[in-house]
Amino acid sequence: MALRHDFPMRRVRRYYEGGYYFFTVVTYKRQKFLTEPDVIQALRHAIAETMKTHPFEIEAWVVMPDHMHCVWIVDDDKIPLRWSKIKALTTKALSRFSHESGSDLINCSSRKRRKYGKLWQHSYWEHTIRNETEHELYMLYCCYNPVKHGYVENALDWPYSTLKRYLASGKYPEEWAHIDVSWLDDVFGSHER
Ligand code: NI
Repeated sequence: MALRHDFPMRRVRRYYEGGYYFFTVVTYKRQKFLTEPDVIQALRHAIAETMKTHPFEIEAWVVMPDHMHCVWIVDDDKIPLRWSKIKALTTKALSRFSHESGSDLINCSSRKRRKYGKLWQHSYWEHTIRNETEHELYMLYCCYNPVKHGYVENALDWPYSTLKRYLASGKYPEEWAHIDVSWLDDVFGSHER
């Protein structure tokens, strides 16, 4: 990753350690239902439940209508297990979505079956964060994604991200509340990852 501009923020962490990952998870056929209240609630619960058995640290998280991005710190190699748990628990909590196998729908009439759909796309995109600069860039990429996708002009106006909460708790530097993100497009390109 080549930086075309000077990195404008001070460092969050003094030392870089391993175990940092960036993820993009997409809904089935990019349908826009992820920010609906019952889905958000189910997702939050699924994350909390997954953390009980398989802890990880959330560095950043943004939920967009048809996808989400996040940065995690994970101590072990059980990342696929965590994602399948989060996805399955979310789906399970929402009666309007079918489970992966679709076996629950076998006895439904075809009319009823059409009401159900899948929630998640099967796979997810994962990037191992290699250094401190990447770490901060990917966190900012998450926080400013609603601006990138044109949903809000001010990232703080998007309710489904860690930006506001982590600014308040001091986890993010206060400069992150008002940054010009045009340079993020230069770093990442316009292509979503
Ligand atoms: Ni995005």
